[in-house]
Amino acid sequence: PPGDAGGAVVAERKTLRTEPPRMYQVLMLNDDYTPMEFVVMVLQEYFHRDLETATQIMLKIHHEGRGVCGVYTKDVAATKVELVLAAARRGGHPLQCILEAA
Ligand code: TYC
Repeated sequence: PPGDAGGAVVAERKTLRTEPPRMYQVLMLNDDYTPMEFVVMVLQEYFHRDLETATQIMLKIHHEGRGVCGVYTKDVAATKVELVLAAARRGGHPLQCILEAA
């Protein structure tokens, strides 16, 4: 009967609960050649940061060597890394972008 299966599913959810996904930081690394404006543009375009936040993150990377652009599930983080590297390559910039377990 339609009612039976639903009850069993609800009972099992208590022990088979899905774990939250592991999260991954996308970081950009400093270099001497990529223009500051390009890094700010990348943070706005690919990480949905407003101008002020993007500028703060860029300056942190510039001064500290690296900085977190955002934290995502693994596939989203990996896609963002590829998109940033492709944009940097198109612009002829050596900008490096990496993924790290959060
Ligand atoms: N250091 C670069 C400059 O002075 C700016 C920069 C910031 C480059 C962040 C890369 O991830 C970076 N033009």
